Amino acid sequence: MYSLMANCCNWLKRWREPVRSVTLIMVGLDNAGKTATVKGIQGESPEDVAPTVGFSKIDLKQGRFEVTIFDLGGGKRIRAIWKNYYAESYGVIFVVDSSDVERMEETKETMSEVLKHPKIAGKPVLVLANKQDKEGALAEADVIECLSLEKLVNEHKCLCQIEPCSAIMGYGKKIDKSIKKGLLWLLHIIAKDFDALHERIQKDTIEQKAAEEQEKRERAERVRKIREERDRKEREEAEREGRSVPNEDDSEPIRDNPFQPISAVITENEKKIEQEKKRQREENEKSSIALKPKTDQEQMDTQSLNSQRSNESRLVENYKSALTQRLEHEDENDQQISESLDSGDNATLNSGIENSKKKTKKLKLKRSHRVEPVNAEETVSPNPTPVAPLAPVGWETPTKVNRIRKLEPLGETRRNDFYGKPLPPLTIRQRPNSDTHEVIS
Ligand code: G3D
Ligand code: MG
Repeated sequence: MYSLMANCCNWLKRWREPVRSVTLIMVGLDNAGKTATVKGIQGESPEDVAPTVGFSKIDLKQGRFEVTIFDLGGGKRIRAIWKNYYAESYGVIFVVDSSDVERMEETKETMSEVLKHPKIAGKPVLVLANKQDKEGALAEADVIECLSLEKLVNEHKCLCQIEPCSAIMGYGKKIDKSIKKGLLWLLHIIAKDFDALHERIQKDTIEQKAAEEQEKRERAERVRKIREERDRKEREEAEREGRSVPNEDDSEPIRDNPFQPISAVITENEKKIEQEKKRQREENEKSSIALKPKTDQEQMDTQSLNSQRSNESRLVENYKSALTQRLEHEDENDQQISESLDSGDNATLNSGIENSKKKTKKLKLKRSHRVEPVNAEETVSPNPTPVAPLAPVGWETPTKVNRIRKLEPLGETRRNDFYGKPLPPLTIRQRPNSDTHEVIS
């Protein structure tokens, strides 16, 4: 009966307690298991965690506490940012990879750096001796010894609890009980001394903000001085060389902070684009007004252009008809050659071939867009030299004119093979889906 009454009183007491917002920082070397732990607390699977770039933040509710945990990146270079979060933190969770014996010294130094910081000293610290599931992981007592934990926490007056745990054993409600126990211990210590801690945090945060503002102002001042110095030097140089000195008022105003919010930059850019568009529109309107009185001139230009085009088209027509006539003439010539082939008349054949070659050359010239008079060869060379058969490219040009040997029908000469053995008769096969024929010997 007595215990029931006590429980009821406790419940009522807690119910009347105000909701408290508490910020914690989770630090430790890279690969210690900070992100895995945070994910497990949040109720997400701690498997497949990516290395933390900068920091990540989680919010959770634990009893009457609204807890924010900053999971800070543990890489050597990024550890410098940790101090920016010290002022606002009510307590520290320090994660240690118990299986990494080689890095215990580095862990000890890092922990010492954290605890001795004036904004951390005196605050509660929870040490999670993580990766207990791994073979060769140091037990709780060994971790305490390796880190000289007792000495450290006594020196800096930090209340401390160490919990051997494994962040990957479970998450959410099934999270390793040691992690949960450690977190509850930390919140309990914070709650016990909340008012004093809260007051200190308020004061430290104001101080830190003031220090940040001061740093910002100093940075802006340094930038301003550098710019002034640079401008002064430029002016002096320009004066010495007799160049015009750019007006100081024209230069871009110095901004206190070079890192402006992205929304402000976007708005500024949009304004500039809008102004540019407006300017172009105005220019276009002006130029269209200026062009209007020239319409008559334009009409005249169009007329002359049209007449020029009709002349061109007449010329093209004439050229086409001349070309057709010549092609017809060449066809006749080819006819003559084939007839003389049949009759064996060499003289007619030779002259026919020569004519045909000349025509082919002319046609080739035309096809390669070169213009030549129709009777160019006859007019340019009064004594036409006999046309030699063209040698393949790269061959030596023949000095002697070769005689064209008498042509024989192809079917007659190819009847026997190299040894004089008769070849099988020619067969003709039609390709599927095609009108053409394939000749197979
Ligand atoms: P960090 O945030 O401190 O840098 P992570 O560390 O949380 O990113 O974890 C680093 C690696 O250790 C991860 O493995 C993670 O799965 C693993 N890890 C974290 N806690 C434990 C644990 O308790 N036991 C074991 N065995 N491994 C753990 P990967 O392979 O993803 O790099
Ligand atoms: Mg991480």
